[in-house]
Parts: sequence; C-alpha cells; structure tokens
Amino acid sequence: MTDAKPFVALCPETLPMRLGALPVLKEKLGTNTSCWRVKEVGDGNLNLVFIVEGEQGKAIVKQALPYVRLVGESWPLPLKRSFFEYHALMRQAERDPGMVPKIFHFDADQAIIVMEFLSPHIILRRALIEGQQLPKIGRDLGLFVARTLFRGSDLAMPARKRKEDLALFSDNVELCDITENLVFSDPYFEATLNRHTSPQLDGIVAELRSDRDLKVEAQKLKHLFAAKAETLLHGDLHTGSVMVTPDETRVIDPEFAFYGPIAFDVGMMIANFWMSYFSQAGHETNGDREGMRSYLLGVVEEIWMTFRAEFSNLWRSERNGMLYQRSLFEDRGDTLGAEQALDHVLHEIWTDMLGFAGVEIHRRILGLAHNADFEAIADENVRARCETKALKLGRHLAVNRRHIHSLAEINSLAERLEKETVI
Ligand code: SR1
Ligand code: MG
Repeated sequence: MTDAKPFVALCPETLPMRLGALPVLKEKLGTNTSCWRVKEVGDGNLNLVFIVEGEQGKAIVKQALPYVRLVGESWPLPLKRSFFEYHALMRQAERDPGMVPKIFHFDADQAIIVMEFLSPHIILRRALIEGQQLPKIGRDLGLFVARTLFRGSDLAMPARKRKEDLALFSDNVELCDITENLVFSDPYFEATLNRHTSPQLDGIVAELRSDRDLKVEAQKLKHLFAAKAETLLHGDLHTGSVMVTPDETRVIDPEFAFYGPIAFDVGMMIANFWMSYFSQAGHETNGDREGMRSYLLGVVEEIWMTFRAEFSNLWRSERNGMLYQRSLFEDRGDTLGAEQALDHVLHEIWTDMLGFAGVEIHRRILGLAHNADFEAIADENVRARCETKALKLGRHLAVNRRHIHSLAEINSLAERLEKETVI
C-alpha cells in the first residue's frame, strides 16, 4: 500500500500552493508564497521547467510529463525518467564536484526535481549561436566526461556497487529506446516523424539512405550502444545540456542516464561542436564568424585532449576496480603493461567516439529532434548548405572511423568542406 498522490502536472498558478510548504523552497525563496512569481521556461523536448522567484531568491522546479512534450500525449513516456535523472545527478556531483546543479528536493511520485537556479548562466547552444567564445568549456567538458565516465565504470567502482547501479539504471528502457530509434535507425529510413530541409536536402538524404556501408556502421554503433554496458552515461550530452558563463560550466538534464559505452557521451558532445561549426555561416554577418569557427575546432581538440589526459591520470591513480587490476601489472613491476592496456582502451574509445559523433550529426538533420544551430537559420537555402556539409562529415566519421588517426585530420576536412560550394 502506498499513499502516493496521483500525478498532476504543475502550472504557474498552482505551483506556489503545491510546493509552498517545502522547507527547502521556503528557505531559498522566502516564506511568503503569495509573492512567488512562477514562469514556465522549458524549451526542451520532454519536460516542464519553472523558474520560481520569491523575496529571497530563485529556484528551478523541473517536472517530467507522462508523454513526450515535443510530440504530445500520443507518445507516452514514463515519469520514472525523473528518478533516473535525480540518481544520475547525485552520482555526477560526487564524480565531478561542482559540475552539476545542486539538488534541493526530489519527489518521485510527482516526478519533480527542485534545484539550484543557475545565474547568469545560459544554455551553451544559445551562446554558440550568438558567436560567444567560452574560454573554459573545452577543459571543463573534457574533465567532466573523463571523471564521470571513468568513475562510474568497472575500472574504478567496487564490482557489487557497479552491478547494483547497472541494475538500477537498466530500467530506463523507454529513454534508451528513444535513442536507439532516433539516433541509430530512424535517420536511415523514411521513419514517420522524420523531417529535413526539403527539397534542398532530398538528394543527399536519398543517397545516405541507400548507403549500405553507412547503414551497417550505424547498426554496429547501435549494437555497441545497447550491449556495451561500460559506465553510467549522461546519455544526452549535447550543447543544450550544458549551461555556461565565461567562468563556469554546468551539465544538466541526465534523464537518459544508463550504462553504455564510454565513447557515447564523448562522441555526442564533440558532434555538437562540429554542427555548431557548420552552422556558423547561417549566423554570420559580413564574414564575422571566422574566429568562431577556429575556436569551435579548437574546443573539439581540447575536449578530447583533456579527456585523454584526465582518463590517463585516473587510470594511473584510481584504477581500483576489477578491470585491468593492478595485481597483474603495477604490483608486479609491469608499469608498461598497464600503459599498453590504457592505449588499447583509449584507442577503442577514440574509434567508437567518432562513429557516435557521425550518427549524432545525422540524426539532428534527418530525424525528429533537430537542433537550434541549424533550425534558427531562416533562409532555407543557407541552412541546407550548412546541413549538407555536416551530413558529409557525419558520413565520413561513421564509415571511416577506424582509419582516422587525428582530430587535426578531421578538422582540416571540416575546413575543406566549409569552403566547398554545394547545392
Ligand atoms: C523524443 S525526445 C527527442 C530528443 O530530445 C532529447 O533531448 C533527446 O536528445 C532525444 O533524442
Ligand atoms: Mg534534455
């Protein structure tokens, strides 16, 4: 028997009455709920997000809806995603302190998370569209992925604890199902909810959908995503899941968290910087985004270099899990053996990361969930030119990932594509 109240969606009018008794909110905002001001600001695909302002301060109230907000009630989605988001945030806060918002309260039945209001942070994607160069982002994100992904794996965790977490997050089935379809399959056939800039992209879309090598690679990547339960992923680590100021970076929204391949989060993240790179032409006035383009390619390099360096540090200092155990290497004086194993692990992450980046680029242009980098380009011919270049890079990454040796190689291909005159 449970005395849980049935789920009811919040709205600005009811929120003060429904949450006004929460001690933590009274402490943060002030006790006079009659003067709380509430604004719904959610611009994501799934949830409600409210800014609540009282006499003393502000807080964020996030509530999951029992369906996909972007599509409507015809696509039901369980409220338990809020539970996974809460638990992922708790673990990320331990694994990379200071990089996720502080959590004040969680209500599983109402799928509500009350958290810190980040100010003056803005969504990273928005900043990049505006042409802002954030100096810390490459390093902060590189460290975040290295720390959260290493520390959530069998490289670092006690086997029992890691298996308990694997079991806990394995119930996040419906959100994994979204990724499995939207990222790895739907872009490559005429799925009902797909859309693309048409008719400009019709030709290249048909080409990609009849590209056998690409479809096989996308399915191999899907196989990896589904079967390689390596670490606790954020699961949806794009530039819309990061909030920034020039001095601070915060990662939000890990409701897609589950155990999957380390390379997935890293690949998804860098793909979003490459998409930003190709979208700059659509936001440019008088060629003023040249510096921004170099900056974005530099960020990709910095994320990977920082990830590799920090992952290697952790390998040497915190490798206390059951994988590549010290008793086989360092404890027997075989430091070289541990380094050889590290090289192998990093090489596999590198190869798979490129593949995940490739399909992430494709799905944002061909699938249901597009991104504002391209969507905000009003001139469809300009947008289609930007998207075509990104699609070409995505295909190269997914299909040729085993033969690509450096980011310099990819970035110089991106620069050549950028200069191409297409359609
Ligand atoms: C139906 S949900 C579409 C997308 O929105 C989320 O942010 C994830 O990226 C998901 O793939
Ligand atoms: Mg999200």
